[in-house]
Amino acid sequence: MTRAFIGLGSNLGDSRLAVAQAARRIGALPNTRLVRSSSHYLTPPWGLHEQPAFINSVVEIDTSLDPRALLDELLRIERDAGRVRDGARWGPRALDLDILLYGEDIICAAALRVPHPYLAQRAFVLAPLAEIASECVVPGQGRVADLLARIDAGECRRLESLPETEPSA
Ligand code: PH2
Ligand code: MG
Ligand code: MG
Repeated sequence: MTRAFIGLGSNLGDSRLAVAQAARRIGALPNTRLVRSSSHYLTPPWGLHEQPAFINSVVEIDTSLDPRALLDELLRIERDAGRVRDGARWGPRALDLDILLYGEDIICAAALRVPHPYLAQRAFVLAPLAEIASECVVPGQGRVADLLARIDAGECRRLESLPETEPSA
Protein backbone atom coordinates (compact mmCIF):
# COMPACT_ATOMS: atom_id res chain seq x y z
CA MET A 1 0.00 0.00 0.00
CA THR A 2 1.15 3.53 -0.73
CA ARG A 3 0.09 6.65 1.15
CA ALA A 4 -1.22 9.27 -1.25
CA PHE A 5 -2.85 12.67 -0.89
CA ILE A 6 -5.58 13.92 -3.23
CA GLY A 7 -6.62 17.57 -3.57
CA LEU A 8 -10.32 18.19 -4.14
CA GLY A 9 -11.77 21.43 -5.50
CA SER A 10 -15.02 22.80 -6.89
CA ASN A 11 -16.51 26.19 -7.69
CA LEU A 12 -19.55 25.32 -9.82
CA GLY A 13 -22.88 23.98 -8.55
CA ASP A 14 -23.21 22.62 -5.00
CA SER A 15 -19.48 22.54 -4.33
CA ARG A 16 -19.63 21.32 -0.75
CA LEU A 17 -21.78 18.38 -1.78
CA ALA A 18 -19.53 17.62 -4.77
CA VAL A 19 -16.40 17.60 -2.58
CA ALA A 20 -18.04 15.52 0.16
CA GLN A 21 -19.36 12.96 -2.33
CA ALA A 22 -16.02 12.78 -4.13
CA ALA A 23 -14.22 12.04 -0.84
CA ARG A 24 -16.63 9.16 -0.23
CA ARG A 25 -16.14 7.83 -3.73
CA ILE A 26 -12.35 8.00 -3.42
CA GLY A 27 -12.62 5.96 -0.22
CA ALA A 28 -14.68 3.36 -2.08
CA LEU A 29 -12.17 2.86 -4.92
CA PRO A 30 -10.81 -0.66 -5.33
CA ASN A 31 -7.76 -1.53 -3.20
CA THR A 32 -8.01 1.84 -1.50
CA ARG A 33 -8.78 3.01 2.04
CA LEU A 34 -9.66 6.53 3.13
CA VAL A 35 -7.35 7.39 6.05
CA ARG A 36 -8.24 11.02 6.78
CA SER A 37 -10.09 13.99 5.32
CA SER A 38 -9.40 17.66 5.97
CA SER A 39 -12.11 20.20 6.63
CA HIS A 40 -13.58 22.07 3.69
CA TYR A 41 -12.01 25.46 3.02
CA LEU A 42 -13.52 28.46 1.25
CA THR A 43 -10.67 29.80 -0.86
CA PRO A 44 -10.16 32.74 -3.23
CA PRO A 45 -9.63 31.72 -6.86
CA TRP A 46 -5.96 31.27 -7.70
CA GLY A 47 -4.52 31.74 -11.20
CA LEU A 48 -7.66 33.19 -12.78
CA HIS A 49 -9.29 35.70 -10.48
CA GLU A 50 -12.61 36.41 -12.22
CA GLN A 51 -14.50 33.34 -11.05
CA PRO A 52 -16.38 32.21 -7.93
CA ALA A 53 -14.55 31.20 -4.75
CA PHE A 54 -13.68 27.51 -4.42
CA ILE A 55 -14.38 24.84 -1.89
CA ASN A 56 -11.15 22.88 -1.34
CA SER A 57 -10.19 19.89 0.75
CA VAL A 58 -7.49 17.20 0.89
CA VAL A 59 -7.88 13.49 1.61
CA GLU A 60 -5.22 10.96 2.59
CA ILE A 61 -5.57 7.42 1.26
CA ASP A 62 -3.75 4.12 1.38
CA THR A 63 -3.90 2.52 -2.03
CA SER A 64 -2.36 -0.22 -4.09
CA LEU A 65 -3.60 1.34 -7.33
CA ASP A 66 -0.61 2.54 -9.29
CA PRO A 67 -0.51 6.29 -10.02
CA ARG A 68 -1.86 5.91 -13.57
CA ALA A 69 -4.76 3.69 -12.44
CA LEU A 70 -5.50 6.08 -9.58
CA LEU A 71 -5.54 9.02 -12.01
CA ASP A 72 -7.96 7.19 -14.32
CA GLU A 73 -10.30 6.52 -11.40
CA LEU A 74 -10.15 10.18 -10.31
CA LEU A 75 -10.91 11.38 -13.84
CA ARG A 76 -13.93 9.07 -13.89
CA ILE A 77 -15.22 10.51 -10.60
CA GLU A 78 -14.73 14.03 -12.04
CA ARG A 79 -16.74 13.14 -15.14
CA ASP A 80 -19.52 11.56 -13.09
CA ALA A 81 -19.75 14.82 -11.11
CA GLY A 82 -20.38 16.75 -14.31
CA ARG A 83 -16.85 17.96 -15.04
CA VAL A 84 -16.43 19.07 -18.64
CA ARG A 85 -13.01 19.99 -19.93
CA ASP A 86 -13.94 22.83 -22.26
CA GLY A 87 -13.09 25.86 -20.18
CA ALA A 88 -10.11 28.08 -19.55
CA ARG A 89 -6.98 26.84 -17.83
CA TRP A 90 -7.54 27.40 -14.10
CA GLY A 91 -11.17 28.28 -14.84
CA PRO A 92 -14.37 27.20 -13.07
CA ARG A 93 -15.06 23.49 -12.58
CA ALA A 94 -17.70 21.26 -10.96
CA LEU A 95 -14.99 18.98 -9.55
CA ASP A 96 -11.22 18.78 -9.75
CA LEU A 97 -9.28 15.88 -8.22
CA ASP A 98 -5.49 16.13 -8.26
CA ILE A 99 -2.92 13.63 -7.04
CA LEU A 100 -0.77 15.85 -4.80
CA LEU A 101 1.60 13.20 -3.42
CA TYR A 102 2.05 9.50 -4.10
CA GLY A 103 4.34 8.09 -1.45
CA GLU A 104 7.82 9.47 -2.07
CA ASP A 105 7.42 9.17 -5.81
CA ILE A 106 8.47 11.85 -8.25
CA ILE A 107 6.56 11.38 -11.50
CA CYS A 108 7.13 13.53 -14.55
CA ALA A 109 4.94 12.23 -17.37
CA ALA A 110 2.84 14.12 -19.90
CA ALA A 111 -0.42 13.10 -18.21
CA LEU A 112 0.73 13.28 -14.61
CA ARG A 113 3.22 15.23 -12.52
CA VAL A 114 3.67 14.32 -8.86
CA PRO A 115 4.29 16.08 -6.48
CA HIS A 116 1.70 18.42 -7.98
CA PRO A 117 3.75 21.13 -9.75
CA TYR A 118 2.06 24.12 -8.06
CA LEU A 119 1.61 22.58 -4.62
CA ALA A 120 4.13 24.85 -2.87
CA GLN A 121 2.52 28.01 -4.28
CA ARG A 122 -1.06 27.16 -3.42
CA ALA A 123 -2.56 28.09 -0.07
CA PHE A 124 -5.76 26.28 -1.07
CA VAL A 125 -3.76 23.03 -1.14
CA LEU A 126 -1.28 23.62 1.69
CA ALA A 127 -3.84 24.80 4.28
CA PRO A 128 -5.97 21.63 4.14
CA LEU A 129 -2.89 19.42 3.64
CA ALA A 130 -1.24 20.91 6.74
CA GLU A 131 -4.42 20.28 8.74
CA ILE A 132 -4.04 16.51 8.25
CA ALA A 133 -0.31 16.04 7.48
CA SER A 134 1.78 19.02 8.60
CA GLU A 135 4.88 16.83 9.18
CA CYS A 136 4.65 15.14 5.79
CA VAL A 137 7.66 15.83 3.55
CA VAL A 138 7.07 16.81 -0.06
CA PRO A 139 9.85 15.07 -2.02
CA GLY A 140 12.50 17.62 -2.95
CA GLN A 141 10.66 20.52 -1.29
CA GLY A 142 10.42 20.01 2.47
CA ARG A 143 7.84 19.75 5.25
CA VAL A 144 4.27 20.76 4.50
CA ALA A 145 4.22 23.04 7.58
CA ASP A 146 7.35 24.86 6.35
CA LEU A 147 5.94 25.28 2.84
CA LEU A 148 2.72 26.71 4.29
CA ALA A 149 4.66 29.16 6.50
CA ARG A 150 6.25 30.65 3.36
CA ILE A 151 2.99 31.73 1.74
CA ASP A 152 -0.04 33.79 2.73
CA ALA A 153 -2.96 31.51 3.55
CA GLY A 154 -4.92 34.17 5.43
CA GLU A 155 -7.77 34.20 2.94
CA CYS A 156 -8.42 30.46 3.09
CA ARG A 157 -11.26 30.00 5.56
CA ARG A 158 -11.84 26.67 7.26
CA LEU A 159 -15.55 25.80 7.31
CA GLU A 160 -17.63 23.91 9.85
CA SER A 161 -18.26 20.33 8.88
CA LEU A 162 -21.50 19.47 7.12
CA PRO A 163 -24.15 17.47 8.93
CA GLU A 164 -23.78 13.84 7.77
CA THR A 165 -26.01 13.25 4.79
CA GLU A 166 -27.00 9.80 3.66
CA PRO A 167 -26.34 9.15 -0.01
CA SER A 168 -29.74 9.12 -1.71
CA ALA A 169 -31.03 5.79 -2.98
N1 PH2 B 1 -7.99 25.17 -8.95
C1 PH2 B 1 -7.50 25.65 -10.07
C2 PH2 B 1 -7.25 27.05 -10.31
N2 PH2 B 1 -7.49 27.89 -9.19
N3 PH2 B 1 -8.19 28.25 -7.00
C3 PH2 B 1 -8.65 27.75 -5.84
N4 PH2 B 1 -8.88 28.56 -4.82
N5 PH2 B 1 -8.91 26.43 -5.68
C4 PH2 B 1 -8.74 25.53 -6.69
O1 PH2 B 1 -8.99 24.31 -6.50
C5 PH2 B 1 -8.25 26.02 -7.92
C6 PH2 B 1 -7.98 27.40 -8.04
C7 PH2 B 1 -7.16 24.72 -11.16
O2 PH2 B 1 -7.02 23.43 -10.78
MG1 MG C 1 -6.24 21.37 -10.00
MG1 MG D 1 -6.90 18.62 -12.10
